[in-house]
Amino acid sequence: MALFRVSTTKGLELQKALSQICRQFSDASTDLKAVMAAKIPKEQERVKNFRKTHGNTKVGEVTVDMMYGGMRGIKGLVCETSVLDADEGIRFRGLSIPECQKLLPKAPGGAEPLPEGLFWLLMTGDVPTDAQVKQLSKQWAERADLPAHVVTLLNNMPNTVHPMSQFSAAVTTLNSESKFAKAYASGVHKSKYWEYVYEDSMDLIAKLPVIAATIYRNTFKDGSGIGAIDTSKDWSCNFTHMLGYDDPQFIELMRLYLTIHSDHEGGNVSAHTVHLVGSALSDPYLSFAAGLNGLAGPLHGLANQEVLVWLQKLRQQVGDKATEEQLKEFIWKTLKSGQVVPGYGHAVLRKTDPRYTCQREFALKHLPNDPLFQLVSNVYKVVPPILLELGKVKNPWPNVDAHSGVLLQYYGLSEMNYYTVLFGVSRALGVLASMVWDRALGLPIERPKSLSTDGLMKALKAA
Ligand code: AMX
Repeated sequence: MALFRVSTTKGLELQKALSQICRQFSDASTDLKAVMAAKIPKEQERVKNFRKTHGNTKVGEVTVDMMYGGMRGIKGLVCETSVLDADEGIRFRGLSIPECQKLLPKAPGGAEPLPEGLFWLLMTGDVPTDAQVKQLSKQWAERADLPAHVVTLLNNMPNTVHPMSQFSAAVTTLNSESKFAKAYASGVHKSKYWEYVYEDSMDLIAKLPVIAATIYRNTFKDGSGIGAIDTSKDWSCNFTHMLGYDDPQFIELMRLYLTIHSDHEGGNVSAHTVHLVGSALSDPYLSFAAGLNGLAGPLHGLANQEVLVWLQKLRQQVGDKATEEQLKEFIWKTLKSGQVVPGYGHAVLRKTDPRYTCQREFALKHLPNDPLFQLVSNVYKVVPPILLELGKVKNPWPNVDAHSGVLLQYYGLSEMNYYTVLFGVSRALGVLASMVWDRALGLPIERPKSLSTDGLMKALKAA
């Protein structure tokens, strides 16, 4: 695994060569669980030895501002699947997004990576082969059926309930199927926890597109059937078909979308929530549903909906051909009314999000003349200098959510309050891969110490 933690972009050629070597090793098995079973004891040993040597070594300091400031900058979590660099953006097991686009397997004739490949990479640290990815597609297609009570729940949900609330409720209810919860109740040894979390994660990832498509068809269409899963097709292709779309270019977009929204290291609200709830040994369904509730917040995943709502208002007020002056005026109006500009800023990133950039590149390739894309491009020129002028915004650049909606609109998926559900389907890949490792490494229940303001003042005075 450590082989892939090369941190410079110049390392691409090296990574290609390394991936070939790793492929040779990983070629042997298309059984992800068996590959994990072989890796886990070595990683457990590596962590055990590291803790033996460095268990008491300090990795940072905590200031009062950090405690009141959302714990920004506190190094307090371990996350194996991805690491976020403030300038460079996310690396999945050491690979940047452009590197993943180059190295991960693609659908026949396709140009974008398959999310199955990303999941294999997040789980194992290895770039998978085509055969390994194909096996994952098949397994997810075979595990996709929903139990009747979840279908009944979704079909009885009023369409006034937000799609994210429907999503979270359905996933919570799906925990009736948890193999981990059953094994725990029957007294399974803790060394086996990861195996049941793995099984639940695979089942849950398989079922998420069916839940999400049912929500979409019930809420925005006539509620008619979502069609059957084709076990010879990949996860994104089946999902897009179930939503009711068959444009091959849109399916390619979904492959990219579901890959890039998957993971953003451990401290963001959704990932941290899943990790925290899972640490109480809540099963993967309950833990992931909790993460979805965090993703549904407007400062996190709901920002992709907020961006479109904001752009619609902008269009209504100034039209598609807004001048720079009109754009500036609209942005200042947003800020002066005490609101944020959605899709801009980030708690960790300090440059344009590479997830924004790759979606922009997709748009430049496939929809360069789309009026909404052109508006998004013009907004990109105007917002950062204004946010800088405010003086307090630490990152004036766009994040992933500033660009995803315009692409979905172009292919006809125009129902913006559905967008965060797509984000959630993708996010499962990262947080569930992490959860398997959390249990494999035997991480304990999470319980940081909190202090009252009085207690803190007293402690500092005494110091
Ligand atoms: N528009 C206006 N003001 C902004 C801003 C934006 N896009 N981004 C940050 N600010 C403000 C903050 O509200 C804060 O103001 P305050 O001191 O008066 O409360 C100040 O600038 C400092 O904030 P920060 O340290 O730069 O950001 P943060 O780490 O506290 O918050 C984030 C990060 C993403 C919540 C924030 O940038 C934001 O609200 N952006 C818009 C919503 C958005 O796009 N969210 C999606 C993020 C990606 C994701 O999780 N999917």
